Amino acid sequence: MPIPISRLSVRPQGRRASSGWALLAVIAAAGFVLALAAGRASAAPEEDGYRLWLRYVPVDSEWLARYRASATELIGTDASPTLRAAQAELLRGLTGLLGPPPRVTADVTQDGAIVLGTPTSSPLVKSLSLGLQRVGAEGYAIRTVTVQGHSATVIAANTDIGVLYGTFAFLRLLQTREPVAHLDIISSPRIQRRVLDHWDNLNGSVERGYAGDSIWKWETLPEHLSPRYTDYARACASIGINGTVLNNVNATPYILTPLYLQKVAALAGVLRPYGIKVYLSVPFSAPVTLGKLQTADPADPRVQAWWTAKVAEVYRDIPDFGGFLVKANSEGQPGPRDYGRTQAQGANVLARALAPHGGIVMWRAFVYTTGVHSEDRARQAYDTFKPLDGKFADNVLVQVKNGPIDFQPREPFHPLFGALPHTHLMLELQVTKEYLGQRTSIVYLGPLFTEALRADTWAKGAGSTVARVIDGSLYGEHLTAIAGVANIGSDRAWCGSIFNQANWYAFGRLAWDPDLSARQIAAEWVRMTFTNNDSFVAPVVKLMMASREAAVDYMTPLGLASQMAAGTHLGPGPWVAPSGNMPPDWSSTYYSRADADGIGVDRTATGSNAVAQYSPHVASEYESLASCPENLLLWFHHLSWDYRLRSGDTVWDSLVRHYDRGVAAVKQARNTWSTLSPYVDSQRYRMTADFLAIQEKDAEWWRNASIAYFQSISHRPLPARAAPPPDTLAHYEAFCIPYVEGSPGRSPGCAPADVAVPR
Ligand code: GCV
Repeated sequence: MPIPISRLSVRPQGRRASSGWALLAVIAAAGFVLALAAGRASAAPEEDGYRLWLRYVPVDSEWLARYRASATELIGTDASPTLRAAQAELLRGLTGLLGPPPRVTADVTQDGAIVLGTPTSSPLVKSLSLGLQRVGAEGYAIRTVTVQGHSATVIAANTDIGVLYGTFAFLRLLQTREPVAHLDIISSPRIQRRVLDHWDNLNGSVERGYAGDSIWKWETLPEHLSPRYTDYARACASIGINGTVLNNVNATPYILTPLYLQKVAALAGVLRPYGIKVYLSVPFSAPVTLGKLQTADPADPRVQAWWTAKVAEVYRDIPDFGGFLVKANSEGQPGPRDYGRTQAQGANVLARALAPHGGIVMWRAFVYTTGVHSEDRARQAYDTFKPLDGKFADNVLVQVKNGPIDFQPREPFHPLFGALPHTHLMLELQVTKEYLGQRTSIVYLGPLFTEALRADTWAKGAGSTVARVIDGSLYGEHLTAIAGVANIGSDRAWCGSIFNQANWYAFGRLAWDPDLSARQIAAEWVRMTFTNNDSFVAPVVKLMMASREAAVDYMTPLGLASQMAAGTHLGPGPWVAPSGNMPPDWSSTYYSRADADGIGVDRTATGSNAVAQYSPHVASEYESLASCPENLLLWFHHLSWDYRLRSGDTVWDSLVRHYDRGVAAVKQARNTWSTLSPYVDSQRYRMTADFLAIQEKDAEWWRNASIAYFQSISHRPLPARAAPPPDTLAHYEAFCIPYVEGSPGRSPGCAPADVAVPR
């Protein structure tokens, strides 16, 4: 287990190592020798996943001499907590990777020096010409230069946080075995606010969290600052995440009470050196529930005054507070519509209070009216927000999910991305796998995230991608942001499984640079999380890259969506129909529209006409059966079971083939993993092998239940060589899991008699 960085003292800069640093060096060097010895033994040392991708294990002899020659001494600075963190991380990384730490000195005295700093904190950096005018406020330069006749690597930035980001980038090069002798790297983030949204409740539970309880231990804050908070900050900073919304969007007003604001301030203090701003989710009704006003009407001056005073109080405790995230008029949350006001009027009342302090509002577009039957829920956000374009205050971002419904395995991009040129838009991705197998399934989300970012809205012609909308380049925006719903909990392995960590990693890397490829990110992650051995990296990257499509195949192929079990969203529930109090758009049948004639939702001009919410180019692509991508076909079209796809298969046959293909891909992943035990410690190997076994059962369950249900409607025979489901539809319909992590209470309608073993 690593020593949490928070327990390591950071020595003031000087010519000779102080005793604290010397001790650190001895501990680290001893660890290195032990680790190296263990590495030579047949089994890799046990790991529990706590160290994520920041393991810093010894590099193999092939690279050791080369890297050591590029890390002989360190010229750092401890002028700020952030620079101290950068220097400490570099020492920690280098000692883990290379053995004895480099000497910490004030001047370059030999080849292979590493220089850290900004022009303000380091006269040496100031004297060099590094191209820092190109890196902006958070970027960095890593360059090999000659200083006093010696070759040195300079990690420099305009700001302290840029130096920390550069430090992590340099360590990543070593961890992934890239050459470092001749570096000329300039990097800066494309998106300004790169935020994790925690759906963590103040009682310690996490909505849609599959990694244990919340990592925030509210009851022991502010006095006790778990070292884990610092390690969380390190992990976030290592991938450039610079904001965190601490609490659930289904928010409670308690978060704004003096008791909790103290706790929030304490967390902000831990996260600050790592460049992470704290944000809070707030309920729109707080002026009533907390302020004891009669109303939360945004037009009421008393409400406005209340928000102004509350925001001032927040900033007294947390001077660099980021702002508010708001879910309004959605799934029972209060909002401006309760007072006959628009979403923009609601957002702006908070924005006005935050503006003098530099705070922002992230106002969610996930607005729909539960319980009111609408012909097509996919239309609702656009219909609500399109008329409000240009009406939001300048410090408001409208936070839009990647697709129009809700983080499904596959959705088309959200039409709002092409429709609000006068509104700051941010993208919301879900890192936690609510609809994608939750804790146990391996579903690498890099391909889903890049698909969303690269979708072309055609708002200003070809190339108007979602990435260019949210990075501000399409409309020249000055306020840009992206959010990922966090998958982090108190589990030792942070994310509930080792492979779920890759999704946290991928979110951060893409938030920094949306043009990175999912494959490259997977490869980096595998190398840092496991090993650089290509016999391991290649098959695991392949497995990861295939995993999202496999899940789409066995859950919701051909553009189907929302076929999961009600409430928990774990496992299949294609038969879930509106009943009792359940709104139609919370049922599966509303989304499949399967009937004797066919399957799929007609969102063309003959149906709900949701296609018209896209730019004409995209709308005509989706509208026409000839050009609609096959993987979105049933999203946009209601097709006969016998309709022939481009492959020549009928819709029905193709559906069955996809389910089978998904199951086969999971079996293949399991086989691949079973050959890889020589490269992984047994703890992480076993956990992954066991979870893949669960995933295989889940995939078969999905396949069998879906075929049993849809065949009861299509009345078509199975295509050749497709095996019939081993059980009856009644069996699958009755089966349920009573308690599911991340879902409060017992699963709706799950009676003890229904709890069996699925087949
Ligand atoms: C936080 C879906 C989820 C809810 C979530 C909601 C949202 O409906 O099932 O748990 O609530 O999305 O994004 O607000």
